[in-house]
Amino acid sequence: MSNYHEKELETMPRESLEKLQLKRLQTLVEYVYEKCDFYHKKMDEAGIKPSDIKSLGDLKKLPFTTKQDLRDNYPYGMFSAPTNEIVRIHASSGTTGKLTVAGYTQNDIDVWSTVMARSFAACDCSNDSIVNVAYGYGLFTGGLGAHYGSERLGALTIPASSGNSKRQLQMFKDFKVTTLCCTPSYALYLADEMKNEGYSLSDLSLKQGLFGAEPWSEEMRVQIEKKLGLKAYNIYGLSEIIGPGVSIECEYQNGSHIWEDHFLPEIIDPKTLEPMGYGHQGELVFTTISKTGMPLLRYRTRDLCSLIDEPCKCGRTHVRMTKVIGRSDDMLIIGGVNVFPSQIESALFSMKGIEPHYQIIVDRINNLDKLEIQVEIEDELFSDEVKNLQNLKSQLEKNVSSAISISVKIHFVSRGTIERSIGKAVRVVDKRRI
Ligand code: DLL
Repeated sequence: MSNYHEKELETMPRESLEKLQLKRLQTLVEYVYEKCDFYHKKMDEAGIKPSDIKSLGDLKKLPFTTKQDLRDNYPYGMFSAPTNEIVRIHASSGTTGKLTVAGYTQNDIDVWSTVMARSFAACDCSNDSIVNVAYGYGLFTGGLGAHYGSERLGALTIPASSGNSKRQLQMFKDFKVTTLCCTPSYALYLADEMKNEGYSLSDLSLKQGLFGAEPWSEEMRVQIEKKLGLKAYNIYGLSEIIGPGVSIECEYQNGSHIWEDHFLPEIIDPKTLEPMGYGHQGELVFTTISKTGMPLLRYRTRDLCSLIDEPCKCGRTHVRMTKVIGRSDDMLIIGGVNVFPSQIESALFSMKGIEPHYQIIVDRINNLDKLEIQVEIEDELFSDEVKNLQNLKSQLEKNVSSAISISVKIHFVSRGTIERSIGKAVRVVDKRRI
């Protein structure tokens, strides 16, 4: 039996859900047209009036919004509400300089707390849970987003933030923490620390973890679950849309339910920008239909995935998104071949003895792209015969090469060599100057 926070809304029949979505979309379009100069101008340029939105199908008439629009209108130009109605801002730093700012009214903080509370409930949390929030607190949305959601659910909430891992482990034990919220890479880091500090699983009471903010593979899930003795759930979100809690896995872990009464999803072809149907892989686009601070029309996330509309056994009617396989803009092009770090990760971890810490290094030597992967292996393997190590390396190079269709050099390094991250891991170092 599934655990819900707002059962009626989470399990609403599709027809009623779509009615609600349309009503909210129409209200939103009128609102941003009136309140936000940016959207007023964009809609005028596209020749669209709010009254043109008569069905959900009319969504495709609306203009897209991009991260560049947020940068060009930095810091407050995308807000629909005046700053005296904004109660909080968050921001994320991209690969290129300027912060991307998001503004929240009290209404938006409420929406966010609610979708996060639903997300905790979907992972079988309740007011009996003891939640350690080890996402960073600050401009990053992870910490405060999880914090407000956990409190909204009535759970005991520990604002641990990231870092100071020894203290985190001490708290796990002393406070009988049941629920861990952090990036999957930090979860693995904590698992390593646990081993180093001599904790065993029986010292801990962990039941579940809500891990996200970066892509992670099924293989990484297996490692996290085994090492921390918990069930690992994938949580997705982005600050422009609200933060964590845009979607979450339920107990069936077959895609993540998007809270569709607040975030209207589409999948588009990133090249032609044409909407694609369910089941097709493309770029995820969101329209926020209940926010008032900085609502966005058709925001291009750059995240690549597909949508699943088959009913889920958990009873939730909200569509699911598959795991994000990468971003259309962090895709590496190596020797002309498109490569996603997630493909490399899956191939790496399909072999025994490989530690889940790696770095992908791309360089250009004599005009040729070279790909090298540094990966940690279990200490015991280093004391093995050289021949065995060599075999493992060749096998791994073969596996990765065939997964991504280009040749790769693997370097084994000992445990602890790859710099650990308490937030999002830096998986790729691109040394090419192109
Ligand atoms: O990372 C919000 C968040 C915090 C989500 C905590 C989940 C947990 P940003 O810093 O704005 O916001 O980064 C958003 O991170 O567009 C994705 O590319 C990536 N991302 C977030 N969650 C996942 C996930 C937060 N579960 C960007 N799987 C997004 C894959 C994810 N990628």
